[in-house]
Amino acid sequence: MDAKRLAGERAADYVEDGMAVGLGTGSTVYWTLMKLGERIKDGLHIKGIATSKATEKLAAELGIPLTDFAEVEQLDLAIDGADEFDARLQLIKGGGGALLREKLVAANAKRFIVVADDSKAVTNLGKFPLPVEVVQFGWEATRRQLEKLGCSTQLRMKEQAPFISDNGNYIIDCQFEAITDDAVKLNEQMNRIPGVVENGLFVNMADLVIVGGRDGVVTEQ
Ligand code: ABF
Repeated sequence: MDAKRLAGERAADYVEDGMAVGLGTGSTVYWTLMKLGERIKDGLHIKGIATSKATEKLAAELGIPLTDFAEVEQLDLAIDGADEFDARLQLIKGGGGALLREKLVAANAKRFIVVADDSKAVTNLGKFPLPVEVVQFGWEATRRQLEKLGCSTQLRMKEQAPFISDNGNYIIDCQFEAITDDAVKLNEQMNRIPGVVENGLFVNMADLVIVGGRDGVVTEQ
């Protein structure tokens, strides 16, 4: 079975009756959603899921109820993919452009589980360009402030126009050589820059990473 599917489906086993679940976006958590849809058909009752717009559409097709932070104070469990994860479960996320909602969901869940295939495992974060969500106003100035942190930047484009996030913002992809020193510090430095809304460094947030191996073995770390 496909490595992403192995990880995604294993994560669905962590969903218990009555839970409010946060789900992210992407082709790995897709399998979590599909398995969840099956379990709901088999009688699992969840309060609902909170997620990005792309996943909301899929959930509606699968008959998976939605919830939100008006209904629940805190989610019981958040499950999401990642672009990179290291041995300390620090993540780079946001390749799909939904990092702001994903980080908010993960930050407001009792437990945060990441699902990934083993190609996402890295020694040091940073090979994958770090996505940063910025307001459109003055993005060129925000970009220059980001570059002072030691990265080269690229405005994310989609069909020859700037990509617009679920929240109406731009994404600037920041290529570092490697994020070897303190990712916690970089996360704070980035979010202090006026114009930066959020960045794709998820530091000290993941409780568990479920890794689908191309050898068909699933590990949890
Ligand atoms: C999403 O999952 C994004 O944060 C990240 O870019 C993506 C990984 O996608 P995939 O699971 O398709 O590799 O949550």
